[in-house]
Amino acid sequence: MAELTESLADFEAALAAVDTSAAIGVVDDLLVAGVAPVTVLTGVIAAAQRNVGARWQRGDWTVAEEHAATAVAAAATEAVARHARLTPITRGKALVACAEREWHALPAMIIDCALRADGWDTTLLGASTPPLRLGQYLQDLGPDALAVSCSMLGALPTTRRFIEASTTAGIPIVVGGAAFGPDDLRARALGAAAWAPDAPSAVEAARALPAVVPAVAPLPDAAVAEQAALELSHRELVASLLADWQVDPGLEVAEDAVQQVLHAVWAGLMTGDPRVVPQTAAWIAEILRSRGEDPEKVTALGGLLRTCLRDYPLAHSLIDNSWPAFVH
Ligand code: B12
Repeated sequence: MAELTESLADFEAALAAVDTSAAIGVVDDLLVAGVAPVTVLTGVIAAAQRNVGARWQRGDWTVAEEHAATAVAAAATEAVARHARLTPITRGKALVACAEREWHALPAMIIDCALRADGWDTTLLGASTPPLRLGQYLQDLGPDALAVSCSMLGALPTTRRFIEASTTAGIPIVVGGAAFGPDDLRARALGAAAWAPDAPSAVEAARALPAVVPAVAPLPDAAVAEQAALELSHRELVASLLADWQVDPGLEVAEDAVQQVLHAVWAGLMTGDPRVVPQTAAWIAEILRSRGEDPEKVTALGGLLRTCLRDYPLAHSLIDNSWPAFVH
């Protein structure tokens, strides 16, 4: 849609200039022209945000620039939400949340807004909700559905705890976000009733949810125990990998890379999806390359992981089998 391409360019310019009024103006114009809220959310706000991420990943934008742009995108999403709230409520109650440790609140805001525009009576809990607090909300609000957004692999274990709490109460849960990867494999492994890759399909998935679901079956004991043990030793593992990995000591993203790779191991154990490992290795290679480091240092990181995970047999074999031999 040519109109949307032009609006996306204007919206991106507003993000770069940290011009909240201009960003809200772009989305308001589209809504007034009759473009559906969900199309504005997906085609403009989400698309622009992903480009913001690409700029940070390439090192073109600082974290401060990324934060400023995200605040503008959040204000624009709120403008779409004001419009969406005019829609009459024709469906049930939905709770929209991020798992504990998940600070990417904007994707959840977008999903909340898309569901509200489809007639759901939504309550948005925002970033990083502890499972105990979620249990309280489930009891107090008695929702018909729960929607959980998870961008970081490290928040998949707490997402699983949400799924346990929600299905124990019979409430179906739909999940999405970057941490789930490109298909429903991780979502199914964790016991979600549905997964969707974007806002329009989230709306479809929520409509198709069953009224009641059975409690999820337990995950394999050995994998759960090993993930818990890795979580307990996380700080020491991060410190040891950072001490031994020979990258420029001033490279700020080294810690993100090391955290992320350990989180990928957690995610691989919890979901049985080994693709998290090469995907994370490729992401690390990309951030190294964009900051002038040799991406081949990813190979060395794989070696260090094999050593530091030797007491964790499942994690060790996950790395052994899935760490790429070469990263291009
Ligand atoms: C903004 C941002 C932040 C902000 C978030 C602020 C906020 N209020 O949301 C802040 C600064 C807090 C942040 C922090 C971090 N971030 Co960040 N962040 C981003 C960024 C640029 C945009 C996220 C976003 O809003 N995307 C737009 C949304 C709408 O797109 P989406 O997530 O794909 O969502 C769509 C679908 O997935 C789906 N969906 C999403 N949720 C749901 C839910 C349901 C129920 C359904 C059905 C569907 C669904 O529908 C959405 C709309 O179409 C991304 C880049 C990117 N590519 O997304 C990085 C990114 C996610 N962050 C990244 C990283 C590394 C971090 C940090 C570790 C960095 C650091 N050291 O600070 C921390 C970790 C914080 C944490 N523990 O959560 C990496 C993750 C790398 C990886 N391999 O996973 C990314 C990809 C950047 C990059 N290119 O490297 N970040």
